[in-house]
Amino acid sequence: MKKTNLSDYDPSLVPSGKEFRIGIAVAEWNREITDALADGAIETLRKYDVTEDNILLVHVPGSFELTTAADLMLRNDAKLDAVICIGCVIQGETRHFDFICEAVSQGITNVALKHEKPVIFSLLTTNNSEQAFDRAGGKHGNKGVEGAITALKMIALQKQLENK
Ligand code: DLZ
Repeated sequence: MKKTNLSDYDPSLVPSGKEFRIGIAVAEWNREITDALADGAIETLRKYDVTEDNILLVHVPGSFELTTAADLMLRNDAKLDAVICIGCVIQGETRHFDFICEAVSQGITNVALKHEKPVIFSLLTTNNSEQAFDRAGGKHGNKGVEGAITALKMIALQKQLENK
């Protein structure tokens, strides 16, 4: 299937999340956008049977803190199967762009390897706010939806490979 949209996925390939427990860490910078991404992620998890009780939502000041939040969540909730990290960094509006994007992508990889659990990169890194809105429920879909689908698939893969 050719991907034309961030929210494109084949529903028949998405596992049920009935038994899954998933954390979502949301950055407060560019909150209008990150709230729309978080809503997309939560709606998608609920659509695939993740119960409300099994969605743990936290907020952090900015995208830079997403890695620490994911680490804290996985350290303190042994039942969590994955964490979705949601943020938005807009190049035209920040000189920190490269530092933050690099830190988050590397940090997320490190936390995932440390805890041996999927940690999902749902970070928009755009040139301007229009591109961000287009990917937060606009014409290019919603990266929060993509993050939720990725989490469900990665948890199922882990359980399958570990025979759980
Ligand atoms: C400082 C900063 C800047 C300039 N830009 C953004 C941004 O576009 N998106 C975002 O999520 N966070 C930004 N931040 C905040 C940092 O991520 C972080 O919260 C602060 O540097 C404090 O560690």
